[in-house]
Amino acid sequence: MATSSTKKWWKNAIVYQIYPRSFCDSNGDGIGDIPGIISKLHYLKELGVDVIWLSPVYPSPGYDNGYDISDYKGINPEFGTMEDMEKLISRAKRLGIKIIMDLVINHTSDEHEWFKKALAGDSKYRDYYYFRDGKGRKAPNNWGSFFGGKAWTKTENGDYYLHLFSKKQPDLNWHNPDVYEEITDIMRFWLDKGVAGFRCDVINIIYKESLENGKRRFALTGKEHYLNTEGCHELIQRFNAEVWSKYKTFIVGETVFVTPDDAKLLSDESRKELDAVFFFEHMDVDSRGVKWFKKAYKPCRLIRILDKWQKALEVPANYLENHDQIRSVNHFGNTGKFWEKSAKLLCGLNLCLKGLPFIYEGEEIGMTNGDFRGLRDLKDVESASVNQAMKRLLLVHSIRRRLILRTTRDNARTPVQWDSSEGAGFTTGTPWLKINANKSYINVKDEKEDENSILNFYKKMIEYRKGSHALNEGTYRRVASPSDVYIFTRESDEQRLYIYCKVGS
Ligand code: TEU
Ligand code: CA
Repeated sequence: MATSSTKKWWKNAIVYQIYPRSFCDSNGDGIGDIPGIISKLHYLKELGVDVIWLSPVYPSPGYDNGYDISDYKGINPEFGTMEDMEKLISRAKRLGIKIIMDLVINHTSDEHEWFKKALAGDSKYRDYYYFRDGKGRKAPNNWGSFFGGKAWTKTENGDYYLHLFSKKQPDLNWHNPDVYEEITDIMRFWLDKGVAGFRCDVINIIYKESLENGKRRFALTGKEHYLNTEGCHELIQRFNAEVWSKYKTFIVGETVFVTPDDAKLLSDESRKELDAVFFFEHMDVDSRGVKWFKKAYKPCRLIRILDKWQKALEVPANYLENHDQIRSVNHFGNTGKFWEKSAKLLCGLNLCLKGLPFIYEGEEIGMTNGDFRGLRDLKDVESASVNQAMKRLLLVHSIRRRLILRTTRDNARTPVQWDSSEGAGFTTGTPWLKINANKSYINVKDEKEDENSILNFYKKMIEYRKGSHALNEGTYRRVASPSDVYIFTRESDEQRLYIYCKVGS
């Protein structure tokens, strides 16, 4: 067992994710910002948050809401200044809250200086990316992009560059030692400012082993050439040895398409890579291969998946929603009669599982999917790109509308509902994305006053977890149960708990 000196500071932390654009707008321009976050630090403290994961706040043209970074050492003026960021770090520190930043290093924005120089023909910077000649009239290989469509775009010079996401997000070439130097320098820059670690975006796909054609698939042709490669493990081990371990950071990796075995290799303590990883299997519980095509959600499947991951990992990063997924009450619960009960159930589940609980902004008040009227209400680049891909498949508008509206990432990106006023206490101006009408009863202000609200349930559950030896240190064991009831024990030498979750209706 870890002694207090070897025990990692983050082991029992409650992590709260902030998607800055949608959290709190301080100046009425309709966009959440850093001063807005600072104004809510006491709220987060009261909730019991120990660590904030801040989605990207760096300068960015914003095609993927900040996941397309044009300057890794700056702050997007839409969100504030470097002084604001420093103030956020120090104010949070005073309250005992640590901040981890999002680190997006699979790709940069195409408006990053490096890419601009590369396009202008500077050979040093061309080698920061993957530029290749096409094969005849075709792209250099048959890989597909995560957002639908091809992973290559032709430049004005006639060659192509690789982008696993949108064409505004060219992939970095991690074979180039200069890229390693640049990015580790950026890590040190933020760690020196007092940031406590990183959430590493799509970290398990950064190292492309080859650029050969991939085996043809319905989606993501080519992935066998870049998923969890040996080179990727080596890179992460170097980040850890040369940078992270020097600062005693907490590093959580977003790892796409991982199996429990892949996840163990990436996060097993003895391998000195990542501290924890986000897996996706439970998010895909109701999808047919790709998330846009759904099958019925079955609670017993969710239970089976969670159980599998509880057994596989020492410290699973547990989450039920984030800025890329639909809201958990819509996904696994109910937004009608059982809205409140299902939100509380999901809270209990997340906070009683073994591992680290991640709470996404608004989850603690039971926020629901966006009530968008049509595709034109959406802002997400993925939705736009998938809409185009679906058009190419000749799907008619009504079908595209239905498939996209129920799954779009914008469902989780609607502004946080602080009160029932027109701007929901989020903004005094026009919000960048439509605010849900249910702000009338789903909002922080009203829930604070109601002793039995979802928000107060979160507060109590977090407090209970913090005081519980079994929930922090205990083992996990599933107990046999009817198919839609999840029963498990958490047991330490001081305490044994039976957790009973009726996940089905
Ligand atoms: O997400 C990676 C990722 O796998 C998702 O974009 C996924 O393709 C999508 O949600 C379908 O499930 C990370 C970020 O979290 C996301 O916001 C970014 O768009 C993406 O990387 C590119 O940086
Ligand atoms: Ca603002």
